Amino acid sequence: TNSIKDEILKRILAADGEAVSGQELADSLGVSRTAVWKHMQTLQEEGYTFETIKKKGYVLTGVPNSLSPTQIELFLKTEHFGREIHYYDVVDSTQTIAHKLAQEGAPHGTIIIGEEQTAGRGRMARPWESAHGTGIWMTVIVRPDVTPQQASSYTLVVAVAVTMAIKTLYKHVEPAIKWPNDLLINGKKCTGILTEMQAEADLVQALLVGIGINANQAAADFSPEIADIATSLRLEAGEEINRAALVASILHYLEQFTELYVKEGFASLKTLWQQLSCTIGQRIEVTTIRERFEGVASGITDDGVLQLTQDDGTIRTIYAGDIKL
Ligand code: BT5
Repeated sequence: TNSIKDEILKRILAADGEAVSGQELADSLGVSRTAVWKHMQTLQEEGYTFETIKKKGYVLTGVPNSLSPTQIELFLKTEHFGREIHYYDVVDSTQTIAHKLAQEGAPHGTIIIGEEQTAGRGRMARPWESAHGTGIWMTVIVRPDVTPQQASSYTLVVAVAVTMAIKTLYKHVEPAIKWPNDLLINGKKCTGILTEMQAEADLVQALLVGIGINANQAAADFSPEIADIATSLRLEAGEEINRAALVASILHYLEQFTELYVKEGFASLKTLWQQLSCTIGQRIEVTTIRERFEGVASGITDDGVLQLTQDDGTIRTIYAGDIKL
C-alpha cells in the first residue's frame, strides 16, 4: 500500500499543477475511491498540501520540507546512486556514519543524509555549520575502480556534478567552482565538498564524498563566523529550494560523471570543469601544509592538479591546499 501512496504522489507531481481526479487514480491503480482518499490523508499528515478542485480532482500545492527517502525517490533517475538511503534527523557527521557503513560493505552509491549535523566537518577538521532542515548534509559512498592516487581528483568531479545540478534546476544562479572543493555564488560559499578514502596500497575500497550545501538559510541564519563568506541557494535564487529534487539531480550527474571518470579519467571532464571554474586565470594565494605561494592559476592538468605560474615565470604544481582569490 505504501507503493500505491507513492504512485499517487508521483502522478500528482507529474501533473505539474493540473488537477488529477481521484476516480481516475482509483481506476488506474485498481483500488477503491476510499483507499485513494485515505492515502491523500496520510500524505497530508506527512506535510504535502493539496487543493481539491470540484469535479476535477487534486492539485499539489506544497511538499514537506524534508529529505526523507520517499521525497528523494520521487525525483530519482539513477541506477545505483541513492538507491540505498540512510536518513537521520540528527547526526554527529554523515562522514562518520559513512565510514562505518562502508566498512560493513555498503554498496556503491549508498547515501547518508542528516537533517542536522552536530559535528559537521570540513577539511583539516575545520567545523562545517549544518543547522536543522536548512541544508543538504550528505555523504555518498562511491566505489570506483581507480587507484588511490587517481582518486585525488574525484573532488573535482563532484564539484562539476553539483554545479550542473544547481544550474539545471535554478537557471539564474551561476555557481562557480573554486579549486579544489568550494562552490561560490557571487563570491560567497554555498557548497563545500570533503572527500575521504578507505584504501589499501593500490586499491580504493571506498570514497566517502561529503557534500554540504546551504539551501534554504536566510542571511540571519548563519553564525557571525561565516555570515560574510557564506550564502544559500535560496538567497541567490530568490525562491524556496526543493532539497529532495536537488539531491536527486546531484546523484544523477554524479553517477554519469563517475562512470566517465572511471573509464577515461579526469581528462574527460577537464573542459567542463574549466568552463565552470572561477579559478583559472585568476591571481591567487595558495596555502599548503608547508608553504605559501602567490601567482596566477594558469591551468589544470589531466590529473586535476592545479598549476600556478609565479611572478618569476616558474610553474608550480599544487596537489592540495587552500586558495584565496
Ligand atoms: C569544506 O571544507 O568546505 C567541506 C565541507 C563538507 C561538509 C559536508 S556536509 C556532509 C558531510 N558531513 C560532514 O561532516 N562534512 C561533509 P573546507 O574547505 O575546509 O571549509 C571549511 C570552512 O568553510 C570553515 O572553516 C568555515 O570558514 C566555512 N564554513 C563552515 N560552515 C559553512 C557553511 N555552512 N557554509 C559556508 N561556509 C561554511
